Order: sequence, then structure tokens, then C-alpha cells
Amino acid sequence: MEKLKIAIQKSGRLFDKSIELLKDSGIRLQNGSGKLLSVAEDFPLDILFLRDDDIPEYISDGVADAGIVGENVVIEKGYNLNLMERLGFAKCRLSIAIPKNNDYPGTDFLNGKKIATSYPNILRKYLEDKGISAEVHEISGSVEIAPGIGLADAILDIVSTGSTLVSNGLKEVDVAIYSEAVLVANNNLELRKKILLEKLLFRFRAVQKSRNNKYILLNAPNDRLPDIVKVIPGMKSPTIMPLAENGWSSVHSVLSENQFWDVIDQLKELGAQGILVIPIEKMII
Ligand code: PRT
Ligand code: ZN
Repeated sequence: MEKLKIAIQKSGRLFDKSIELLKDSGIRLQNGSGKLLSVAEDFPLDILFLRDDDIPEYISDGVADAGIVGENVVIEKGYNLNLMERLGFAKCRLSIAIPKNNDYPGTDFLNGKKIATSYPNILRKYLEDKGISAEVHEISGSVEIAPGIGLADAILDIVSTGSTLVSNGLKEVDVAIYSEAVLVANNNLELRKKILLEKLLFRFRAVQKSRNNKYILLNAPNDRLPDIVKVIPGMKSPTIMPLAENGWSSVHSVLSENQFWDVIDQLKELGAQGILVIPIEKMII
């Protein structure tokens, strides 16, 4: 039977979350990680473990059908791949940073300067878009030390918390791109593989939805129910069941993580009591 081949990072910042996403999607790997290839037990799927930089090329060549990799790497490599889904982890940005004591009047600062980066293509595109003429100096690692040792006037590098910049005496002055882990696929998959990939994507989405939502149960006096229902509309509409105590009901609904604390405050003001919030394992809507 035709199998799907998915490439993931062998080790590094994407590895744990990629494995977790597969596991939560019901995919168990037979011979564990640390190998070049692992076979899924209950889905027609092989996992290839690669360096993240190689993943776009392997997908483009058809060695892998799809893969999980940082969008920054996908953009830098420039292959024409199908971006299937943003996966919500390994979030970061590729930013321009300069020595913290330099004034920064705007992108003009970069004119005629030397900028170090491991992302020359993204940097060239950024400079072109801004109409800046600068020297692109490609280095493969430790970009953040380049200004300090006199190798460059500025850098374009990955920033997440910003602490690496601070500890190297740099300040972030502009963002070239935002990035997160993405599922990308070859553009010319045969139909059977496309169907398998859609199945996998359906599972990924159910897992992601469940992570972004909570199940909420609460007790409320009946006369407050219309207002409470407005605050927690749920997937279709909340379930309401009478309590043994007269005049009270139990309300069950689904609540999105990013509005969580606001909604809880409103519910308390509306007279809700005994609020329970429970994680959801999978969510299919
Ligand atoms: O060995 P392999 O080539 O597979 O891995 P790698 O060393 O090239 O990549 P890895 O594992 O470090 O990162 C993989 C992907 O994670 C990147 O391509 C990004 O998409 C994403 N990501 C998210 C990050 C960061 N956050 C991050 N903070 N990648 C790198 N960093 C580094 C950055 O280079 C800088 O040195 O962390 C430092 C900045 O962090 P802050 O928190 O101090 O700002
Ligand atoms: Zn890499």
C-alpha cells in the first residue's frame, strides 16, 4: 500500500513538538527516534529525520512528500512548496539588529552598511523591498557576535525572547518576517498521497483546535441564563441541564483559550458558580 513520507527535524527546537503533534494525532512510531527513518504503526506513514535546512529540498525533490519545518527556512530556501498549515509552535521573527548605542533613524541607517546573516535570500529581499543598498555578509552561525568583533554593522537573525540580542549588546530595530513551524508539501503529490495527507492534516487540526479550547461547566441561577449563554456560545450552543436545586441549572460549553480570563470574569459577574474548566483531548467540528 502507498505510504506517505513526512520529514521532520532530527534534533533541535522543532523535534519535540513535531513528535508530540504526531503522537497526539494518534501516530505511534515503531522504532523510536534517533534513526534516519521511522515507521508509523497505525497510519500508512514513514517519518524521515533530517536537518531542518535540508527538509524543503527533500520535499521539492519528492524524497519526502511533506514535512514540518520553520517557515523562515522554507522562505529562505525558495522552493515552490505547498504551505498546508501553520502549526503554532517555534514562533520567532527574523529581525534586523544593530549595536545598542547606535541611533536608528530608520531603514536608511542600513544604506552602505555591512549586514551579517544566515538568511541571505531573506535579507536581500528585505533590502530590495526597502530600497536599501547594503552589503550582505553570509555566515553560518553565531551571527549575533558579528558586530561586536567588527565583522558587520548590523545583523539579520532569529529572535524569540530577545535575550540573545541584549546579551550581545544589540537592539532589535525592524522585523523582516515572522515565522512558526509549518506543514509544507510537494506540489505534485499523486492522488492517493494527497488523500493521506488530507487525513493527517484533519488530525493535526483537531489536535490544534483542542489545544486552543477548553471545556467549561458552571452552575447558574435560571434568570441569568440568557446573559450567560451570550458570553459562552460554544460550538453550536451550550448544553443546559437543570440542577436538583430548584431555580438553578448547569451550563456546559467550549471556551477559546485566548478569551479565557475575560470570559471567566464576566461569568462571575453574571452570578455563575462552581466553574470547572477541563482540557479537551480532540475537537472535531
Ligand atoms: O540541526 P538543524 O540544522 O536541524 O537545526 P538548527 O540548529 O538549524 O535549528 P534550531 O533547532 O535551532 O531551530 C529550528 C527552528 O526553530 C528555526 O528555523 C526557527 O524556525 C525556530 N526557532 C524558534 C528558533 C528560535 N525560536 C530561536 N530562538 N531558532 C533559533 N533560535 C535561536 C536564534 O538563532 C538565536 O541565536 O535562538 C537565539 C535567539 O533566541 P532569543 O530567545 O534569545 O531571542
Ligand atoms: Zn538548521
